Amino acid sequence: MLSVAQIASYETNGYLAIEDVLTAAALEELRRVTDEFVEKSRKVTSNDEIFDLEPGHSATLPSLRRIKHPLTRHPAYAKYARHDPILDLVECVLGPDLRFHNNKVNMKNPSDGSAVEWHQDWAFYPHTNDDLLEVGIALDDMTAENGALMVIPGSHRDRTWNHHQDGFFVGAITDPEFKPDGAVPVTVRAGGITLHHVRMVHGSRPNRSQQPRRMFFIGFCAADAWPLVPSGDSLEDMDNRVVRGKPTLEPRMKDLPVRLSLPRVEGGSIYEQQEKLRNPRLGRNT
Ligand SMILES: O=C(O)CCC(=O)C(=O)O
Repeated sequence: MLSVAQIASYETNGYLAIEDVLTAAALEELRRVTDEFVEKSRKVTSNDEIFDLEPGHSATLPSLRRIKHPLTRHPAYAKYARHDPILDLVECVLGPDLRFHNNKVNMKNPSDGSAVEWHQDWAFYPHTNDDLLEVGIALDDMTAENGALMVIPGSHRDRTWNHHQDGFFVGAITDPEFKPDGAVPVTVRAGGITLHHVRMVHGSRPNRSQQPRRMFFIGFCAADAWPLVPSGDSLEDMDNRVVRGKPTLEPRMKDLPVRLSLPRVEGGSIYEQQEKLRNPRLGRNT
């Protein structure tokens, strides 16, 4: 359970770090399975439906920035969509009826690791209400040095920034007036989790340290939050992803700033979309 103070902090700031959620054995299993995927990636030479490769990836020095949809790739990941110690925490802020949606393992290897430019998840997948958040399960200590997630506290209550360039959605904030004032790193030890609100402005720098930074992210939402940009999922798919409480055909509507993530380049991950950005703030030249 989250304390009253933690819930108040989440509501005010839009994020939380919670230590010691996974057991040592659970953490060890997730790390082992993740290492197995890195081993498998030696045979892969370009991004595919499972692997997103760092630019320097090779068979001899495999380097992944993402395992896509890990929940469908291995049972060791799948169980975390229904892991009671995590759902108990998520329920404290999203309520009793919960559905999971996107998921990924984002990795930043020592002295490597692509930046993730400033963005709001809400710009990718606006819903009928904003009771959505991302759980980040820390497979390594996440520190300011190894490319921690950075957030702008309180930005989840502010506007929806423009994520378009030349008329196309590029997955990163493009407004020239955007300034990441007040940004803070979210730090957490391996085995802890982070929560961040769907409208939170966030990003991360490359990893300049010698320590890996691997985060397993799972998105959860209130079951009455329905996507405004069609995902292509059937009703059965949606209902099968309700992990607590019950599904509903009655979306809860909230008056919120929305800009649709259209038109968008099909199939590209956030890294590929952001590569099109003319003025990156966290990667490439920084
Ligand atoms: O891995 C990170 O640091 C940021 C993750 C993120 O915001 C994303 O993948 O959308």
